[in-house]
Amino acid sequence: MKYHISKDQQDLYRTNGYIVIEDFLDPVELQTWRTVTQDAVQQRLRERNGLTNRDEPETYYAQVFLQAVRLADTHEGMARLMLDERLGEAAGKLAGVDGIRIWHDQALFKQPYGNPTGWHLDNPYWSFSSRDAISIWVALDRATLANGCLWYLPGTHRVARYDNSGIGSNIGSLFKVYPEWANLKAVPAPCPAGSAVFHNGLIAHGAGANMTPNPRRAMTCAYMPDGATFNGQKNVLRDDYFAALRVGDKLEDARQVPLIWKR
Ligand SMILES: O=C(O)CCC(=O)C(=O)O
Ligand SMILES: [Fe+2]
Repeated sequence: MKYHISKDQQDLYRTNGYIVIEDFLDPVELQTWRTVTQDAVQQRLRERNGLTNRDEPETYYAQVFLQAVRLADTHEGMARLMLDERLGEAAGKLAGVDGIRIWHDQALFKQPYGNPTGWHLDNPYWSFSSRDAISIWVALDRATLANGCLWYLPGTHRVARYDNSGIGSNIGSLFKVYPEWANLKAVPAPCPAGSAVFHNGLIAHGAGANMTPNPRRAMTCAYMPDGATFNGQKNVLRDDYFAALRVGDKLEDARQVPLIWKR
């Protein structure tokens, strides 16, 4: 795993709000990530209760991607992959923070002829607000312009507010919220399988449609800087934990937000 982060990579990430690291996983690691992710998703499909957006499979959103959240909660192999300190170190060094907690892992499989992923920001969905939130998106298949690779508006993480738009069938809704971004040049992030794309939780991003007969599979994880506080939103918080929290409380429950790396 290519988890050591150079000064140049840090600078690039902080300027653009995202970075592609090719060959992040070696071929053996990539095979493990594929097998484990496939197995964890299959398990959810069998249980029929853990997929976030499959209740109505014919809706637009269900056809954006097959989405399975917090697989590490229910799959031991996935927990082993996600709790890896090296992932936390890479994320923490890029973000420039002192500690990294897991917010949620998430498998995102854009199925053959899947819809595009509308432009959005990530952090406004979550139960903490931080300009240093960061995610990793690991390509389990080669991501191309044809099968729905990610696209970014570089630099928007530095000026974004917490206003957002949903990932709906109007893929450009975000530009109604941020009309000042309408003429920025979007940059695609195609990458070979085994690459990691890290992005800031406030950068504007989306993904194209999958115009191929094969899935575009990604395994991702959203990270919270250690010390971030509850903002009142439920998102993926457990019911009992959510009920006990007050706005401003530090999020530090070891089961909900495991600390995987500290400087
Ligand atoms: O995989 C996709 O299509 C979208 C990914 C995304 O929005 C994310 O990882 O935050
Ligand atoms: Fe996103």
